[in-house]
Amino acid sequence: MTHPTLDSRTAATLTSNQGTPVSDNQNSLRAGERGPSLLEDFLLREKITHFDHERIPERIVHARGSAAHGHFECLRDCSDWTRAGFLSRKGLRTPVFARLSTVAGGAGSADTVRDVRGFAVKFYTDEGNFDLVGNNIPVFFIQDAIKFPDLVHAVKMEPDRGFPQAASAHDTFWDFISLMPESLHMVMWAMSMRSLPRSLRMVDGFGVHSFRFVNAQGESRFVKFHWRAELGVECLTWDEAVKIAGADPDYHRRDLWQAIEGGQHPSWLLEVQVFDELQAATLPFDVLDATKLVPEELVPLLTIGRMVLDRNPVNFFAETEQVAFCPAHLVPGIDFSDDPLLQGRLFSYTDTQLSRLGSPNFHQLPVNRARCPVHNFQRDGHMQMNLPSGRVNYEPQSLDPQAPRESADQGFRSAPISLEGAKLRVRSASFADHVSAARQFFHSQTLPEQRHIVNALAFELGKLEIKAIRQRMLGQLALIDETLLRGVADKLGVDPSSVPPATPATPPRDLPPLPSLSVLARRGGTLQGRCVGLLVADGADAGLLAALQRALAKVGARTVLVAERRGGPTLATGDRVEASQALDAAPSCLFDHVLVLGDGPGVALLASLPAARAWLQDAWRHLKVIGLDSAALQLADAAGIGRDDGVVVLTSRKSADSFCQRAAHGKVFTREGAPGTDA
Ligand code: HDE
Repeated sequence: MTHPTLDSRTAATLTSNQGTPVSDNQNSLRAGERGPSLLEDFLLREKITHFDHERIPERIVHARGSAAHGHFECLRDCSDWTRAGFLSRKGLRTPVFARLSTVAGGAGSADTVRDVRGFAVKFYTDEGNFDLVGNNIPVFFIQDAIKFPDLVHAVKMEPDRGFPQAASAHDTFWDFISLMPESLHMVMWAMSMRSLPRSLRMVDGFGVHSFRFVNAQGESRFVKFHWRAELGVECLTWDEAVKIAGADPDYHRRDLWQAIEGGQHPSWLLEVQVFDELQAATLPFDVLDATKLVPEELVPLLTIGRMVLDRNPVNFFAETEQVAFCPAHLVPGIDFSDDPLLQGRLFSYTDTQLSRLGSPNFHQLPVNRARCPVHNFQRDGHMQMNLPSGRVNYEPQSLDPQAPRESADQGFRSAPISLEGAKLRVRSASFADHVSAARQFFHSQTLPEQRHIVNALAFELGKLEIKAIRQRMLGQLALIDETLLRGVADKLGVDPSSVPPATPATPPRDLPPLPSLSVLARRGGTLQGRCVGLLVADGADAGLLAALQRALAKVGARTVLVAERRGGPTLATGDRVEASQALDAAPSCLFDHVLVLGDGPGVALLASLPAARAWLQDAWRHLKVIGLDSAALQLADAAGIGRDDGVVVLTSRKSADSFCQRAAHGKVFTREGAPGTDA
């Protein structure tokens, strides 16, 4: 039997890995028509052996990721600060590969779990690869790398039972956290909306640690890196994230892929905070402590470049899975700081690639290969792909005048920082304040954001089986803020006065709220890159439908037509339009905002369907802007949803603009607490 869809005259001939042409890829070699298979079938054995080894160990953290190619464009000559060539000239373009990930779950876990997102970018510069391996949150749980294996063991599924997958809501995580008060600031961020992103295109990124810029004169300054999503930061509600995880576990991966395929290329600005030692000494916290940030209110952000992701990987495994990032992949002009978390990372990443990719030659894989010449005397090893020539594989040598030599001018030089001190295992006293930054973060949030944090903590702590851990954690929250404690305790049904107060390592300070820490306070009005679901029943007004689709396309939003059946509704004109999704396959949680159109009988049919009522109830509960034509109001009534400024009644074709304007402002947080929503 041959493959029916292939024309054997144009297709390439199938071969074994040794290049032997294959005559039959459907049947193994056997002794007689109904006899046993023969061991000599080298084609069968090669194919199955290769298949048996197709999986490699997944990343111990950040196993679930999605990635894309693109470019970085320098928008500012930074040579006063750094000699890095890719930042030296406005307009200079550098190819990049970016991988965004969750941290805790396995490679097959759902995308919309509550978690930090990894934000790793490989710049293929002319002076070597520079990897900026960050997260979507600007601080971290721990101050010293030696605690990382403990943190990761605590958050991953528990070792005896093998659950929960991709979730921090369990005893071992909160046991560890409640005993590690240095994590309090990060816990506030991790319980905030930022850990439920709507899209990987709508997360900011942060280098987290202080790094150093070093200029041609050898002068160095601290630098913090920030990626600012040009589509803005957009987040999901908890119930929405949970429902998406069921409806489409690949929600973020699909979203990124589709946006790039559809020409909507996500982009980020690269912003830096540059400051010297003197300025660092005036900041509220030690700049080497990765559990703290440098407020942009104190050290402004300066835009130095823009990244655009415009090409999907050709092959997921070869690129997204095999890409190997490492914070130690640096170029001349960028250097490390002495942050003890960063210092530990410098060792870890290459080490993990050796076990994950299995060879010290992982840098030769296409996605990892530098795009500039690579010359050295490192040789051999598993899976050597290069063919080094000549007798010289050592240095100094006198046999080959062409062989590579070090270059004092062009080579990487570490910033000549003076060091002195005793060899000690200590934590600097300047790292001791674990509470003030957490309190400042909580006080910088808008009310809906504070509510989100309270609900998230109540959910997570409510999942604990061991009461003592819950109590100890509440004792830590008590240090941060009284209303936070009361809110969480109330939802847990715990009397706050029964909570044993924790003792802070150092007395907390009251720092001023920082508007820059709130997602909602800085949200602009845009529908760019968002997706609106149109639930269309029979008898819908074709003109209104077209006006809505036009208006949404004009502001950069995608529309998805949903109907009771995939074949689509028959419009008032008698024309049938095919739907992109059937109602059962496209619950409203998958869309940013929704619209319902139809005529009386068409909507009456929808109103009789539990799936259609749930569609609208969820849209209401998830604080979406809802557009309804006059007939669709009966579905709203059947679903029992209320009316507010986020419910736009479409009285004429002009209402399309009113819908777009309201939807551009995002979720209707004023709805929270109304019947049918979460308080
Ligand atoms: Fe990582 N981290 N990490 N990490 N990390 C890894 O390297 C590690 C930390 C981050 O898309 C591993 O190739 C240690 C902070 C991202 O491929 C591993 C410590 C930040 C990714 C590792 C940290 C990160 C990783 C696992 C404490 C934000 C995914 C697979 C000192 C600034 C990169 C791998 C990708 C991956 C070690 C803490 C970001 C085991 C020891 C802080 C985005 O080497």
